[in-house]
Amino acid sequence: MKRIAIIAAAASAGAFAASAGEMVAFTDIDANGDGMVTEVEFVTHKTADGEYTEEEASEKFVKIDANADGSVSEAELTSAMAEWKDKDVQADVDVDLETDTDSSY
Ligand SMILES: [Ca+2]
Ligand SMILES: [Ca+2]
Repeated sequence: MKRIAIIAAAASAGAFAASAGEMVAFTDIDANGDGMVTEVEFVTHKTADGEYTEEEASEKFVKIDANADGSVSEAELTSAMAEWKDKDVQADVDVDLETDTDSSY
């Protein structure tokens, strides 16, 4: 049920990403360019500009790492960002609207 919404959001976010300059590029976080973002890489990136503390960044990393293998793939990052983005949009509209149903949006 919920997975369908996430995939749909990820798809639309992917189309949107090309023109969204503020979107974080996976390759920017993947410091050593091995195609996977480790917790160290993620925390380093997120704390670099002082936006997050190490603790907050670590918590975020755990949430993004959907399969809990200790590293974040580009797909995991993309779907996590799409999910957050979706939540932000819904919060702006009206949280009381049926956010938990899977009926067509
Ligand atoms: Ca890496
Ligand atoms: Ca993972």
